[in-house]
Amino acid sequence: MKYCIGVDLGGTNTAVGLIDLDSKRIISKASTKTRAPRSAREIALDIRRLIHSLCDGEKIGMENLLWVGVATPGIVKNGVVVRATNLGWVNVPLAAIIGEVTSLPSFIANDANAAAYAEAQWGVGSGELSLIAVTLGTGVGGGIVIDGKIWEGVNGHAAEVGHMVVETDGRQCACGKRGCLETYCSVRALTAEAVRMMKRYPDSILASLAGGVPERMNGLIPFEAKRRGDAAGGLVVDEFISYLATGVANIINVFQPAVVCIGGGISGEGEDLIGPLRERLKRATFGSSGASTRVELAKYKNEAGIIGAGLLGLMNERTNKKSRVEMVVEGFRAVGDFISAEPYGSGHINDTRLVKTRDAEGKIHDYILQRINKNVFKRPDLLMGNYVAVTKFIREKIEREGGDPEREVINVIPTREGKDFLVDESGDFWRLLLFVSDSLSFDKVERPEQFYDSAVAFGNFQYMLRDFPAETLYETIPNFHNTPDRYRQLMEAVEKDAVGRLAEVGAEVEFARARREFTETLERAHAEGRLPLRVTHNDTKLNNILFDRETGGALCVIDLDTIMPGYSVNDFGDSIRFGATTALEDETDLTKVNFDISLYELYVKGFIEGAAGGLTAGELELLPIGAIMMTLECGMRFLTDYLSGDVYFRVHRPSHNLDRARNQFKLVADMESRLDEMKAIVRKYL
Ligand code: ADP
Ligand code: GN1
Ligand code: MG
Repeated sequence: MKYCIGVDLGGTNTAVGLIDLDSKRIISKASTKTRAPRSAREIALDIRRLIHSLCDGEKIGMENLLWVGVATPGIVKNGVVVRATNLGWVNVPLAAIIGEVTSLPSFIANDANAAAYAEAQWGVGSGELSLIAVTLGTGVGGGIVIDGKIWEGVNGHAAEVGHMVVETDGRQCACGKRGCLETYCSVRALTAEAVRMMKRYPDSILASLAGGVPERMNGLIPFEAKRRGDAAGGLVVDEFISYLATGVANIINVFQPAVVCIGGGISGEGEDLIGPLRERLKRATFGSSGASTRVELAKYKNEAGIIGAGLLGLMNERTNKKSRVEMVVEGFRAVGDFISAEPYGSGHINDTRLVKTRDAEGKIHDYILQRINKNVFKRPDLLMGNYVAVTKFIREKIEREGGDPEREVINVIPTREGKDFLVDESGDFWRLLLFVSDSLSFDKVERPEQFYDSAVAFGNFQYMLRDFPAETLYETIPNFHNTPDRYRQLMEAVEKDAVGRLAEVGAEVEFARARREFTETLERAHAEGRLPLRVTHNDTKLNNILFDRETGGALCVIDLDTIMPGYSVNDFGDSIRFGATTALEDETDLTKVNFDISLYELYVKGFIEGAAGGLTAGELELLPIGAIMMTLECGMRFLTDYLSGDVYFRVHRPSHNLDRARNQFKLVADMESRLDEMKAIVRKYL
């Protein structure tokens, strides 16, 4: 059984309802005089008394109540009544006071908003996510529900539909403006207009129904007169509906809500109001194709406030519903409670976020949450097996050498079940890593030493893995750096021209074609026994190294998704293509993209030092070829992806992959022209 309390707090009466959320109805009601102005606490005590008596009457224990919601007059923002003239309140934290007095979770909303919410949930908007209510009462009010939530506006003033101007320089409104909807469509306005017409046409049915006495005129009489065929009554009603249609059309044209709900006293006129209104709206609103806004009479009359207030607890549940990432993070053994998860880094493959949590002492903890790209990695589970085996292997070495195992190697946080990754409801794979404290990565070399440091780090990384059992590794992307195969894939994409982009890339395709034979250089060297397979990183760009924020030194090699058997010269080469350049990989102005041979030299020095003599003569000789090979291959991969419609790399603009391909090819040409110098530099450091 699910019960809650809805309170309709009015200037005169306070009505409390016990609501059954399962059968969607008020099962019992009670009310008392509000006797404003009084303090919120006194009123809260009255409310508590009424709640107790309702529960007693229905034999429902207080422990069965989920929450209490209150619909109050005035401006409401975030649980505070900012101002309510009827109640004499300014800045009253009503939700907190009700909560304290009733010991129940408490929510409040402006009464018109609450009524709109009742219609949106259980009334004419049931099953829809958006509804705008227009209430035709003494004044004209309204409420906006978007995506199942009340829209209060930045200052709590939203949804004053009565103060939408429908006639420039029209009737004077109490708000100071002229021509507000309220000056035409409130009961007050309707009555005043009827009195004016009565005086002009004293023989009309309109006049006779009011006995010719202005004080006896009301909002129902013009409709009744019109029904009896009275011309004066017809004029009054037609003008009323005409202005209402203007207002409603404006609402529809701005919001296109699923439903506009017409409520308040005049909505009791039913078909005589809504029929002509819908007729006029046909001509006044956009959006003729597809679904269009329904205009409906309110379902609830007096109970809207109580029901809407009672349902505020549901709205709160919806608002506070945990985000998908929060639920994912909670599946891991992270320390503390979730605070936030923001996109992080500039990787092209995974979906990476920086997660923050807070522990019991208030200390903040940082993690990296990654949704593994399932399109790129077919078996994320096996990939994680590599990840954990490699990091464990490296960690043991770091511990033996007295290093810092929390900052010099990636730490995978297990799930609550003790697994290395989590699969969510939609079948996505997630991993949580310790954020390496006080670290950052770079997309471009900022200081030359940085590049040297990264070389030592990658060289050392490879060196540490020299005795790792390569046969236990799962090949996360087969043929990853098989350049002849990448060439073949490019030619396939050219053949297919899947998205009709071939015509623009003739020069780039020719550039690759001219190097077909070159692509086979490393495979041939391997076949001839000059180039051994090792356990390599395979994605050694600068932003896959973390640097110490304080000292600026290289700390840790990351992005271990592609650790597989490979060639050391490709790891060397991939770093060169990304780092030994004067521009970012994304740079479109090719005059700025140049091979930087002094950075190349620094890297050669660092890599050879880091590898600690672990490289063979054949490998050392092929380092410059590795640089050209990786740059050419990467350019071909970008070009292939461009021709295939950008299905692999994350892009931020349509030409992104083409820009990147051109950028890489420019570097290839530069390196080719300086190959002799590149070779001489390697010799220098042997
Ligand atoms: P992608 O495969 O998409 O490149 P990465 O694993 O390289 O994904 O992560 C993207 C970025 O996130 C990195 O370049 C780095 O800036 C940051 N990052 C990743 N792991 C960590 C970590 N453990 N600590 C700090 N920053 C990290
Ligand atoms: C990708 O994942 P990320 O952004 O570190 C790609 C590399 C490319 C690089 C080009 C698994 O690296 O191979 O060289 O983009 N990674 C994968 O910047 O394909
Ligand atoms: Mg990366």
